[in-house]
Amino acid sequence: MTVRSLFLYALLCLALSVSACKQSNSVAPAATTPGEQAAAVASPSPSPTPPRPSGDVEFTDVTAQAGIRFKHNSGAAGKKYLPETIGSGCAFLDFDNDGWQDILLINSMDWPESKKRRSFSALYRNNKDGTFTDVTAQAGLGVEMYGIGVAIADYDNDGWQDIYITCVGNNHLFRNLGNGKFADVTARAGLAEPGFSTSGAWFDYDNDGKLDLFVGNYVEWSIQTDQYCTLDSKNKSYCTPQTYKGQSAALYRNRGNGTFENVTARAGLNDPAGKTLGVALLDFDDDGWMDLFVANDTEPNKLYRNNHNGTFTDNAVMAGVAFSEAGTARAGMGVDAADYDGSGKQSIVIGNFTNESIALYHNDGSGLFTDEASTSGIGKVSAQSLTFACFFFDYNLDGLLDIFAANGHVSDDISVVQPTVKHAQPPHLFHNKGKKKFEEVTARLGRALNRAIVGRGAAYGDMDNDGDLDLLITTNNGPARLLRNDNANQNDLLRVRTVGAKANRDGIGAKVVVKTSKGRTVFGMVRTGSSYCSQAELPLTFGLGKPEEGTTLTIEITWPGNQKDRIADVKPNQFVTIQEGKGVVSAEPIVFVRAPAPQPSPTQ
Ligand SMILES: [Ca+2]
Ligand SMILES: [Ca+2]
Ligand SMILES: [Ca+2]
Ligand SMILES: [Ca+2]
Repeated sequence: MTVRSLFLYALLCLALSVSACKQSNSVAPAATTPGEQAAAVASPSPSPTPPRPSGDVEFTDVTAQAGIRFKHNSGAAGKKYLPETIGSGCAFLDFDNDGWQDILLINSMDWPESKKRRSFSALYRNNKDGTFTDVTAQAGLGVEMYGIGVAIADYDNDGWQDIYITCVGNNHLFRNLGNGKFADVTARAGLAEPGFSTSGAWFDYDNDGKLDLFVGNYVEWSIQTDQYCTLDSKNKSYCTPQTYKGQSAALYRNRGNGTFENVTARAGLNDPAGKTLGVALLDFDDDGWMDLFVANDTEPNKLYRNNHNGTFTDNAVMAGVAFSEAGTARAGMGVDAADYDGSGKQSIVIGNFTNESIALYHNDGSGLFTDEASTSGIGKVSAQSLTFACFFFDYNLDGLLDIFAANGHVSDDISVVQPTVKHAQPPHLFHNKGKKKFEEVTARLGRALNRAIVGRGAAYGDMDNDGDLDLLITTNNGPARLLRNDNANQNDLLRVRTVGAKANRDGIGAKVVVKTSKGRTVFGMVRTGSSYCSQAELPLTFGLGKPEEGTTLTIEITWPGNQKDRIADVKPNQFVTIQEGKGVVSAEPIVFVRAPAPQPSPTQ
């Protein structure tokens, strides 16, 4: 650090109070005396007046400077095996509970018949200075597998986030031991699920406080049963899923003793025709029980309504979300559910194939959904893209959820037969203009975002704790990319981490409503799953728009199981941790301007 920057940093620390510059302590595991913490922060935390950034919002590619060197290995060696086009996912997680989001990138591997090298998923620990350290080996995650997706949650309620990796072949559950290491507990847990697994989601379907696991499976495929497909009648191409039989998704109930019970059939979720690529948690009828939306590739989507008795009923056809408006089953890939129009109801966005638009199913509130892709402004723009990851997030913190989509074709030779369609495609970022209208703004947000890639997984998280949401994107058989959000934090915001007591420890399924004293209301739900084979950070970020003097916030939380908490007089621009029944147990101001990464001292 130069003398000048050191001086500025010291000034900043004084201005912000010491605690702001020691943000690493912000969200210690809530196992430590929550009562005492609650007392310490009972009064609203001080209102810092930190320097705010200015200028246009831009996404900057910081992959190299962050030290992320991950490259996905699809195992492609000329045979064009179907799974080679599917991987892989990524996640933001805080595995060491230091309040900084770490990164997990899922890898596949060489096929046994063409094995040349070993490849592993990668866990990167956040160094809190814009850089990350690869800790895969020391964490015990250097295990070779044909990984596809990831779902992360604290399934055993011990305060530490655990990792479930979906694979072609046996899946893996890694329990977080709390000391930087993970143990593979798949066999004991009974969660191997040896299919062609894709997206998964942890959620508590029976509201007993223990997180259960939904695992989406794609098709019946093996090297032995691999089929021949061709686009140009000469060379083998990647097959579409119509070539293969579907494979039912699975639901596992958490018994609470480290083991799980397969309850797929009993729960009414057995669907051998299903070709699942995406799953989203939602409570579309707002009855306090988690429902499931399952995106199937070339098969009808499913909207599983929770019957409160351990079973689900598929409502997709009735609700209008099974098919396109033309009545065809589209290539459902990534999916998300959120309230993008301020209605308080969760609507659904789904990525689809080329010549099929992204679907934007608006929740009309009466159990019916309407695909408003074309009237909203995202239909035509997305029609030429093959979308995998797809989610709502508020990139500019104006309180309206925008839509991100990672695109890229499955056929590396698609341009031979369809010259206008490319293998690598730029992502979409649709800015929510309000009144259910969106506008494509990708080209305006910097060259890094606009670059054509063979996109697959994607996740958002505030990796630098400056309040705005950064993007992690994976590419098929290529590098992962970390895009830093610059300047969105000119707007006010609130970040909320939930800690369940009676409810599951992560608070997955908790509904959080933030109301400002100026009359604005923003709604979010804590969720796993969504996107494509990937997972965003668990804390919720609420964009609150332009700073206004004297704004205070009221937070209302409805926990799974229906416990309600209401916290008044909260200042914006904080990262608060809220424990069920206790209120705010820790609060840290957002630091808008960070000191540069520390340089090695010349005297050392
Ligand atoms: Ca755990
Ligand atoms: Ca449960
Ligand atoms: Ca927005
Ligand atoms: Ca950020």
